[in-house]
Amino acid sequence: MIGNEKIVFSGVQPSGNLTIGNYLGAIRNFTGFAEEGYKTFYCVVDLHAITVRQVPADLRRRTYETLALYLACGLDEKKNTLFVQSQVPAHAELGWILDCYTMFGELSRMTQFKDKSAKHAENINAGLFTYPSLMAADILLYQTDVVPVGVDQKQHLELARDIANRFNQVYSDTFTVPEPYIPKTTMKIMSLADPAAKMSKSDENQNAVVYILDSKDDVIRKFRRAVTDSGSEVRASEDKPGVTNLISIYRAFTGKTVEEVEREFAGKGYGEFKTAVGEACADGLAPVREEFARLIADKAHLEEIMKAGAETASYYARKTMSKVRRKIGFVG
Ligand code: AQP
Repeated sequence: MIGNEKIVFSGVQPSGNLTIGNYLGAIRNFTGFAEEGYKTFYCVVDLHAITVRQVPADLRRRTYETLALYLACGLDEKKNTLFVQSQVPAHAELGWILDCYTMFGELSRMTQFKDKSAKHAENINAGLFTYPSLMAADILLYQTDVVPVGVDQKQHLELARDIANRFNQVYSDTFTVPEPYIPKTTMKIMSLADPAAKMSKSDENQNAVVYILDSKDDVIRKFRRAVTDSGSEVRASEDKPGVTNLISIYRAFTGKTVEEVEREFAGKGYGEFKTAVGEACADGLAPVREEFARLIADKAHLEEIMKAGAETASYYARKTMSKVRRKIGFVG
């Protein structure tokens, strides 16, 4: 909370081409908050991205692209603070401080750490392990009330709350304790090749993932190839994880209920259904793609937005940091 204003913070890593999981689970839900009167901070979290090895030129390009996607998805830079994490050094500073208030055992229990260290066995670095305390710093730095994230980030958010409570107990109230905002209909978008796995931008199988910027043909082709389940009935149920995933994607783009979708495709079979999902998704993404193409062509404009965003974010970050430094007992 800043004054009477409630604060929203969230971020996306520029660690790959953004997927419809990032879009439906996170970015699309960012847009309503400013209109509802929240003060919003949306960050491109490049410090988090280097917990996995990145090619420098790709990281730089994707940082611009992620910012352009924020804008293309409807975030107005005049109503939302849009910025790049590494341009506000207070994130790293508070990250270190919070490392000292985060327990080894807590970090060891994080499923993302377990998953990513299995995936990147050659590079299990300390940053990958302490990722959640940097994420806590991102959030707590702005006295955030609400964090819109996909359900996969719930565990990290709970840890951020624990860290905030711990710090507040030791030093008296310093941080707002944040709440997650997780949309019910699109909690977790699953891989098109393996409905048991999350759709992830770093997946090596390009057919498992639909990227926000995929062409219409690619989107439709990927959905046509999506793994479905035995039988032929379009019905959402636990024994049909592939079809259930496609139903939630279709719902996210059409606004229909599960019952409406099941009725629409009753007796029609998987082929027709998968094509319809592909078309709904491609059509839903078309305006974002067009707007992105316009925005990415003007790098100077994106740099102006980054600079202004970093200045605004730094102003609020400094306020929290001076409070934190004083409470801990740092001089000056
Ligand atoms: N499949 C998903 N379904 C719903 N939400 C998702 N998010 C990511 N994947 C899905 C949400 O997107 C936001 C940004 O994610 P991130 O960039 O911080 O990293 P991530 O969660 O690790 O996403 P990826 O795509 O899986 O990236 P990589 O492959 O680099 O690890 C978050 O709010 C997340 O919940």
